[in-house]
Amino acid sequence: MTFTTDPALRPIEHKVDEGIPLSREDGVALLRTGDLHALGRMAKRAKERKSGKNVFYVLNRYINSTNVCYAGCRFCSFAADENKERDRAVRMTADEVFAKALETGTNFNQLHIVGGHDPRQLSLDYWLPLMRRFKEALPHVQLSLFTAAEIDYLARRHRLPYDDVLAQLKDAGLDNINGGGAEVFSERFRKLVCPNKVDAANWLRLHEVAHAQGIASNATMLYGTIETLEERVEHLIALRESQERSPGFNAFIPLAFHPDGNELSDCGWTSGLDDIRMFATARLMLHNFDHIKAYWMIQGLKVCQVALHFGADDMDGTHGSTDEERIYHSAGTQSGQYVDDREFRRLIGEAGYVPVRRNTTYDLFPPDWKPEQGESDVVRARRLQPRAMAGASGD
Ligand code: V47
Repeated sequence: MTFTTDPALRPIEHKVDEGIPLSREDGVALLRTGDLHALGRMAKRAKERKSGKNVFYVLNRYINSTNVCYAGCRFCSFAADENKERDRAVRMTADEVFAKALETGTNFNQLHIVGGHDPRQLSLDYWLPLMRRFKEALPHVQLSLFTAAEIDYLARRHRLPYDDVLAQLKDAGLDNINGGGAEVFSERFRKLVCPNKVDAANWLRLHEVAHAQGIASNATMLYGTIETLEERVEHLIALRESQERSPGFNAFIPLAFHPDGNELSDCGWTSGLDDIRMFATARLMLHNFDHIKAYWMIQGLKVCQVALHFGADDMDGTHGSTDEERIYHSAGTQSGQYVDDREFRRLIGEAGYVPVRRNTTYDLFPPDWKPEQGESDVVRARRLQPRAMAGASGD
């Protein structure tokens, strides 16, 4: 048993050791505890039970293909109304997206693209041929595209049920859905902050239908605005229950609020301690998630390295020098656009862990792997198998 000055942590540690899911009250106690060292030790043990000494990273490319968006989320500094903000609006053609992804070579294993609810770009006519073109040119690259909010928009605009639109995306090569759009599931929060995007029930349902079809996904939570600690914990519990119903989430990524240039800027920046508490609490609450990701673009490399001792086991990707991340760069991140994988390996090694190169679905690659080497030394992860899902008709 970990020594702790906070008596509230003792029964929680017992539950974690016994594999008993933590309650809402437990989660709030973790977020409130003054004993950060004990919290860290508990989360680190939970991390090491999942992934041992491994900490993962991916060689990837990251693109925000359009920032034109009419969802009007109050935390967002990225979205542009093309009629009023012509100078800020960026909408890439399919050829531009393709060229941008390949700009710095083909030695990468993931293409991560998210964009706005753009009536001109967010359509199956734009995406399906582009996805097939990527899969043909770069069979070793997994497509991690869209958030559930974007796919919900696609389904509504084409008047298709979720299972249909997801089947078409999968057929064109979709491997993974990004975790954004989840924000905070609380109805109170969504009404005030993001009333025009997919609601919580449909966000969860869309991921569950995707998992049933063999499409993997991630999950996120935006923290540091007007949500309560209780709402944060309820969000984690909703994800945990969803993973029970229809497994397929690989990683949870806490998204620290960035305040520059949006309507919630009065909320300010999250603190380092809030960030660290969030990682540890997520690791302990989400016993059925394999990975907790400390995304360097969002937290900065320094907080990410510390987070490895507070439950995180992943630092996300290099991004390549494509210069295309705009969600966090419009909102004040001090992170650059690119991290060399040698830097990931140095920081992970210095933290006492073993750096492991992965793709989106956690197949493992030697650090110096190149596409022309083929698959001989790739260690395949257990693949998500499509399965019939009772009651998930899609609409
Ligand atoms: O849903 C937007 C967030 C998300 C701000 O799957 C903001 O690995 C903080 O999908 N401050 C989109 N957050 C990003 C996304 C994502 C990010 C990291 C990893 C993964 C993954 C996916 O970005 C949105 C929203 O929650 N966001 N503006 C802001 N000012």
